[in-house]
Amino acid sequence: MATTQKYVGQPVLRKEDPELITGQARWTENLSAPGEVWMAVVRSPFAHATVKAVDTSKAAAMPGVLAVFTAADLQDEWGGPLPFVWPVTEDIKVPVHWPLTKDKARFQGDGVAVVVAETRALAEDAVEAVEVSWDPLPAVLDLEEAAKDEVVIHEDLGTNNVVHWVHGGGGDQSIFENAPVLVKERYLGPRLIPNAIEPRGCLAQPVPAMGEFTLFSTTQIPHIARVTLGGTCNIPESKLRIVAPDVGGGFGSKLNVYAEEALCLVLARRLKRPVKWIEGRSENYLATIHGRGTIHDVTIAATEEGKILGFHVVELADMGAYYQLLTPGIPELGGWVYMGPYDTKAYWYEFTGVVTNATPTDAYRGAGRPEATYVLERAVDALARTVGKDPAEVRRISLMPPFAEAMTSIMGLNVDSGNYQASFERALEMAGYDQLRKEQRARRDAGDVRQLGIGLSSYIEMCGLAPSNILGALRYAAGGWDACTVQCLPDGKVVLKIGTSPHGQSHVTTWAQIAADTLGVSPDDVEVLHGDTSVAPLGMDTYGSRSVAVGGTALYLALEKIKDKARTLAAHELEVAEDDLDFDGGSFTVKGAPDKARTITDLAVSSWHAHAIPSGFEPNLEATAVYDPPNFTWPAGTHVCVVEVDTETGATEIQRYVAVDDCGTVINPMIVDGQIHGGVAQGIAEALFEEAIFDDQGNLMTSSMTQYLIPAASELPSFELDRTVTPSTTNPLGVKGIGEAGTIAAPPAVVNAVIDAVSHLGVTHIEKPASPERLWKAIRAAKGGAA
Ligand code: MCN
Repeated sequence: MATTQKYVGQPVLRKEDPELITGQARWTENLSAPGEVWMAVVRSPFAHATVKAVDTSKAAAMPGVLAVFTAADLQDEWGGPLPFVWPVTEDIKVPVHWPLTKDKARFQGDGVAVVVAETRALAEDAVEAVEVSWDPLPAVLDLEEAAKDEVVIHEDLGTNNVVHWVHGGGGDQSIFENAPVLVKERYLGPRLIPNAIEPRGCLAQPVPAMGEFTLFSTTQIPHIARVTLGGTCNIPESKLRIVAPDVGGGFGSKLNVYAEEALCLVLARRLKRPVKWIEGRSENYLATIHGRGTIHDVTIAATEEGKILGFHVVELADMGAYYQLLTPGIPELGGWVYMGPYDTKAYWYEFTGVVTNATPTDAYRGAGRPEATYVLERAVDALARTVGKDPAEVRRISLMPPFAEAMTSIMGLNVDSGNYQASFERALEMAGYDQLRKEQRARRDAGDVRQLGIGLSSYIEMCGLAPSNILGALRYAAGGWDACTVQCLPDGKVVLKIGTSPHGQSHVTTWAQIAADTLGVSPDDVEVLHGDTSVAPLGMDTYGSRSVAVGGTALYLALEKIKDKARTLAAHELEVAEDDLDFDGGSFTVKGAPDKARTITDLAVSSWHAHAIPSGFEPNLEATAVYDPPNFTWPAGTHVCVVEVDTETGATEIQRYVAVDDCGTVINPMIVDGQIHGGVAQGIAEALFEEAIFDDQGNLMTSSMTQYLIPAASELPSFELDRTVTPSTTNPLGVKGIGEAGTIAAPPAVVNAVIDAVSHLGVTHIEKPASPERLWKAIRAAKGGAA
């Protein structure tokens, strides 16, 4: 049904939800294939140990066990090691990473053998029966210790210092020596463990006679996985289909290609049977990537009034035991935003990537940009304390003035547009900032046990990595483009096949909204297909908050092609020139004679039977567009967190959380709010609760949800949200990404608030997570007691 109703900008309910909330989702774990068998991985209990021998005989003899394989048994299967696609510098050292280790374990959880059995339980039992003779080695977990190379983890590399990227030199570097105020700070960024509700899993289904494979996998990146797994497993891409069915969250951890996916594929080839693997939660904590893991030394240069002049940042970044898909690229991603939204005169950033005996790190929601924003925004508060000004005032005098057209920033990339002052002032207004400060003063004067803290965080981020040639210059192996195919079917329905691969981000709904507005149909009439390399056009998948800016624009361009084609056919049928047609609400009408009309559906029918189409006109109302954007998009915003801290126990309670974000034109405000809610929840978790802790032997002490503290709704406040709208100049929709904004902005807002609550007691610093114990000790130390 043609309609003039507009859907973009409306809180259209999620088309995805009926399946999810009625238990009909197609999770990988729920899929099965005739004749399937299960794989389980024998993992190292040691963080660093030589493999002396692996005896598989007892396990192989157990009932229901089909086979047990060591690294040596599978050596001929591989076309190469596990993929790594971001060699940041020319002289980077790349640890070789095989799906099963051959010589030694380099982190607790490193795979050394696999068992295949008739059921999951039998496979997991047989894992216990595989006898590995280990020779434990000293493990090195501490970044600075690892950097000393006293224990070298990959002997062939000769060092643990595997990559050094210097991105310095923007502006007047003498500022870092001569500025009137120089504040030097050190911040630690503990490792975080991504906690998608659905852990990883996969099912590899072979068609041996054809040499074909289908891999169902909980992946964010079916297309990139096909290219890279094809290489690792020696399977031509044309024979490999990857399907990401419903995927229960990823947060970056499924933006990866893992050993288990490669193992299931080659075992399916060996055994000529479908092979399935589903990860347990504790296994997930060891064998799925971790995020963050950093030490930052930052110098902030400023005038005596507190106007920011420059940021100088030197980072040590924990790579873990091997690179996963992008590992050293993550700090580099942060390397482009260490000036934040400020009008700085000088910029310096460099990082050293260090391997350690721990789970590999890689992209975790925000990927490099939360690390950068945390360091900047903590340092800005430290500057405010140093010059004796309110943190809001220091920010206010340092923010860049608004700009509506793209401009090159101090770190050398083009920023599409920005109005940082608008979101900053709106956030302060919503929070009632001045009133909060009054209340804080009153509580301090009264000496209340429960003190109020107000924390600010102003951020910018960089999304939708593009164009492809810039990515090439940054040594990232993939492109920055995406694709979409639009089909208008004769029954009036519209099918979109999209190259992005949502796993919670609601692309089905928002893509349907964009198509509905352009074609004058209801979103209910639009089907969106994704996540299957045999169905969707070749695309670049979902990560880096790229999907709507890149894939959404590919959709927009494909819709324009459809409209052009439909206009040609309508003009032919109505016997007028194309210029004589108006288009609105899904209908072409003759100018001055609106009763002469053809709807998109009419034209879908006539282009389908093709009985009377113009000469040279291709039948079928279908179009594909591929879009490689000219630039990134640069969302921004300001968040304000208000906490109450019990100065006797160190307990923190978040009273209010205000977020004003700017993601340009908004397709669906409800979905954007949801993205902020989820992102801020993760950021609050990073600030107050979550931390992966290893003992000095490399044993993961936070190995389950009972030790690793993920907040529930009861630990989170209600969020107060608003937006400013500064359209992107990068794409015709004016959209910027939003999927990571909350995670980027929240940690410094919360930690700044915690410190602000007790700064009058002399506390100027606390590390993440700002746990009650840590805060209690900091208060006690500031009061002159033992820490
Ligand atoms: N959107 C919009 N208007 C805008 C911007 C976005 O309506 N101006 C909508 C989009 O149409 C899309 C959603 O918001 O439906 C997110 O869009 P975008 O910012 O383009 O981000 P992506 O879709 O590329 O998602 C990736 C991003 C990342 S990098 C992580 S990590 C993340 C995140 O999204 N992981 C998530 N959000 C998540 N949400 C869920 N539920 N689960 C995850 O694993």
